[in-house]
Amino acid sequence: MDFTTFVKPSNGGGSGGGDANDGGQKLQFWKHVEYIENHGKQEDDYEYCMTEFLRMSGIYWGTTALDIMGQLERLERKSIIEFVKRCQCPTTGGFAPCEGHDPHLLYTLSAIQILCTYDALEEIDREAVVRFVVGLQQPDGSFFGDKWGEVDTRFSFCAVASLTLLGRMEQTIDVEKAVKFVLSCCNQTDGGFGSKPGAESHAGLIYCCVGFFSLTQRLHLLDVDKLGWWLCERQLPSGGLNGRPEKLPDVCYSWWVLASLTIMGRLHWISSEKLQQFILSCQDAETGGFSDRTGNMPDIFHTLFGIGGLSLLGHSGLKAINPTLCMPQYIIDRLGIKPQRLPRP
Ligand code: GRG
Repeated sequence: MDFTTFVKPSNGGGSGGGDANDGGQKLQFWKHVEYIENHGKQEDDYEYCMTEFLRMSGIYWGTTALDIMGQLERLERKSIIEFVKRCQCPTTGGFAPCEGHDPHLLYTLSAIQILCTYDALEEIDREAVVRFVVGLQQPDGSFFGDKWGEVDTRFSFCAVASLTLLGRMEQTIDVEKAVKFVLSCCNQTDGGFGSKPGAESHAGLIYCCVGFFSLTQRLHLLDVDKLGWWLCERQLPSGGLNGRPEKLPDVCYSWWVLASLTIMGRLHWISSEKLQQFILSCQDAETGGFSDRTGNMPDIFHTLFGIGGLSLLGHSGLKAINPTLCMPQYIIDRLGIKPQRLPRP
């Protein structure tokens, strides 16, 4: 699907301005814009075909990154909204990653995020989405991702995030039970969270749980100092962050860890300067885009989380991003949503 339209850069202008220089390595602003813009045009590309099963999230990653860079108008709004609409399952109300696939909470959240970005929620059957999400809550408060019954704290986050963006979290699901389930996934030793009760703490899932408590206004339930300490221990000598002990750093943890620390008011517990250097070292200066680690192939997933991480660090030329919903803050303000955030102590 060609969901992009090429528009030439305007005299280094746009709200992003020219390429910004930071501590020796500069953000390859226009290269990244070009990379994201071209991403949706490579229908015959092997990687593009092999990632069909996550197309909806791919569009969310691209639109969000471009919006943070002030360049959203480079993508064709109409064809993106039409694509999203075609992916809503007429029977369940949930969204599939692309036509012909099954609906899932992961792609339902991405679809809602894209529609919020384009201020186009009224284009879909919102009540059907609410019914889909509500129907996946289990008696213990957890959520299935889809009809096949996998339970994971990622799905608890996707459920409350989707309903929050639709303005329908209260009076639809059992919030108390949902909170109880996510709390049961907390590991007392490190204050972190795994995918289900007793599962290993992992920064990606910690983001989902911290985000969940931010959306349900229950951050007081976290042991912020213990969890914050574990999260800041994720920073390695390279400046990059890993997702759990003894693992390699990865640009995506610049989002999962940093967003969690930001929500908890503890961003200053890591070295922003060293992390920024690590993120910038993961750019592909020739093709644009960010990879997981320095020198690897870039992809659209790591590109959003590289740009998102830089935005959280206050990099010049980027719009502010909301740490709970991973969307531009101006959209969250437009929707009148206020995810909870703790002040810096
Ligand atoms: C709105 C930004 C946004 C997200 C939606 C789907 C989701 C919510 C969050 C995903 C969180 C995440 C990345 C979970 C990770 C799950 C996991 C156990 C990954 C382990 O992967 P490995 O073993 O990685 O390949 P490491 O780095 O541990 O080696």
